[in-house]
Amino acid sequence: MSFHSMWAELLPVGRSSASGGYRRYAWTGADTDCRAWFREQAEARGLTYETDRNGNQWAWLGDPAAGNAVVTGSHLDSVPDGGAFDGPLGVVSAFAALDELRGRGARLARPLGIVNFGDEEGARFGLACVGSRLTAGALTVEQAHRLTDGDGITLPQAMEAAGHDPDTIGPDPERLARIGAFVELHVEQGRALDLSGDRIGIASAIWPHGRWRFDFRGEANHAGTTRLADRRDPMLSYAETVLAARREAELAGAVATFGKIAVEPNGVNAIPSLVRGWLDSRATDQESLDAVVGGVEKAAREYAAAHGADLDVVRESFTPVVEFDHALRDELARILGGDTETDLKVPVLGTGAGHDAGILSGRVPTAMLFVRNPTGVSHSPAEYAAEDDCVAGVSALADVLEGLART
Ligand code: HGY
Ligand code: MN
Ligand code: MN
Ligand code: MN
Repeated sequence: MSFHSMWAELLPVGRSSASGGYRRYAWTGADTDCRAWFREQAEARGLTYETDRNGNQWAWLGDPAAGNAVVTGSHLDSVPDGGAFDGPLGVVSAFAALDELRGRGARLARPLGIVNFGDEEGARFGLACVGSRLTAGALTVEQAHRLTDGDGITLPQAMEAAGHDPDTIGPDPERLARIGAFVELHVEQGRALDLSGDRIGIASAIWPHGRWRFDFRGEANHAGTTRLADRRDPMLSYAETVLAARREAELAGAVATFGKIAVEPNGVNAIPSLVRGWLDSRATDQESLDAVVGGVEKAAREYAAAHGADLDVVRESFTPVVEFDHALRDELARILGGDTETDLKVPVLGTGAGHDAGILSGRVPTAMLFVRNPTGVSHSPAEYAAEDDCVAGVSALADVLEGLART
């Protein structure tokens, strides 16, 4: 089945007819449909299909128990109203690259695996990369059991409702031990390749990044009868903190975003009792990230005090800088056309976006390939990659898999 036809088949799954964006949240109906699509693709190719204890899906060519497998893949879930490419491009390209290898009559000396990691975006339960973190032991079972969505449904309840036994979740070191190399192909979430005029890039690193929850508590009261002087309105300190985040990010050459907010009681005519805002911040280095988050928290405390609000700040997740495996990265560069880093024909670029590859890195030799995104836009229905760039990505991935699995 060609890249184009696989893409066309997956495209409508979990897509909003209103915005064209995706709502493929973990353990929902759309996620189940994506999982069914993955299993169909695996079985249609005669691959050995399995779902692991954490709900990640695997398709194997050859026996993974032989070890030293070359694995590729990504995720199929999305952010709220997300784009079509973030995640799915890596999974569809994996199956298309395997088809290309078969078409070439490639002789593979190592097992080849394709993976769909569950719940990479964390859109429903608030933590990114749940499937890969559980498998890597970067998230404990207790922490996973405490994850709860906006309707108060816990992760285990959601898993159970979707037909996956939550009592099996946990670290899976034996599975990771079978992987000799993991290569994730992903649409670029930025414009570096567009600006350099390249179709494909290789990742050097993932910036340190995290999510912090700011709870501003004030006093609920009547919007129409409460004098300004008598108010303890937490929305004011929240609003000023959002502006402080932009200032701190500019100062540090970093990024900071308050993209999600929850207000209680959330009534047009009620002064809020609680304003809960989530900060997502990322920087090229730890020192800059610390400067941003520290600066935002300091400003938030001053604003809260000035408006008689209380403030709690909770770090909900944090991923330190990921430097991808240098030897594997150089091997990809050699396979794709450059003999050493200096005469690379394929650009090497860092990214502020988190990935399952970032979780596996350090536990398994890991690398990433990026496919050009002409606008750089991502986490939006406008996310796009040209089909000929996607097809070039499939060929590059096939070259990499063949080059790695040949020996
Ligand atoms: O947030 C991220 O960087 C990723 O898309 N989960
Ligand atoms: Mn994403
Ligand atoms: Mn992604
Ligand atoms: Mn090097």
